[in-house]
Amino acid sequence: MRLVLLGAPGSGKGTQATRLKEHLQVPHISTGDLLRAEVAAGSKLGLEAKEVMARGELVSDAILLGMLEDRFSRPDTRNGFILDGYPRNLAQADALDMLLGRLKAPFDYAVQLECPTELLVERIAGRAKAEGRADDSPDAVRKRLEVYTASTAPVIDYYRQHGQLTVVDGVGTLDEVFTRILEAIAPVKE
Ligand code: B4P
Repeated sequence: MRLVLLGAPGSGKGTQATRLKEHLQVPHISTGDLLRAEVAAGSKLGLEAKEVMARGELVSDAILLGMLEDRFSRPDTRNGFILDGYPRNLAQADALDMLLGRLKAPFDYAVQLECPTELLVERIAGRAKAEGRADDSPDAVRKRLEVYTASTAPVIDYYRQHGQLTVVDGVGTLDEVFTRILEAIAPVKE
């Protein structure tokens, strides 16, 4: 299973990917997690990404592509993957086509988790209290939602136009959303 998970911040991508990884037995590749690991390690790349992420903006396409090329070169991705948080703009969608084309492994599904904005804001506010992530501050969240509308929504339209998009209702309990995703990808899973 080669799955691309799309959706606004707070739509449940990372949350559901963690569960899907266990169920499908494929690696979960989260560009947010990869970036946060670089920040935590204090690497040059992490230092560059830290401020950009805290402002709720997108880290440069070149950094992201380099990180992904590196991650996809590892053998555990040969039997599938769940890609979470990428692509976030059209240039990244092109880069992903090239990367996966080169690896002879196009994805099976791009699943978009759909959620109303009020619920996104509510969920992220909950995480801000529980985890205190720098980019969960109200200003950063506002910016992340703007970036999503301006840069990531066109990616969703692009996949829709190419018949590559599956929309899943992201409203409900973790179990309900998880079951809906499994139903949506069932034809490929078998
Ligand atoms: P991400 O780590 O991808 O952050 P996110 O969009 O908020 O998604 P996440 O997966 O963490 O949250 P989820 O909805 O699961 O990106 C962070 C930053 O990294 C970006 O802003 C950007 O700066 C940078 N970045 C990442 N990828 C990039 C790229 N490709 N290009 C450039 N920059 C990039 O969960 C949110 C909350 O909702 C959680 O608390 C969860 O518990 C809760 N929740 C989820 N589902 C729920 C449900 N059904 N019911 C109740 N609560 C739920």
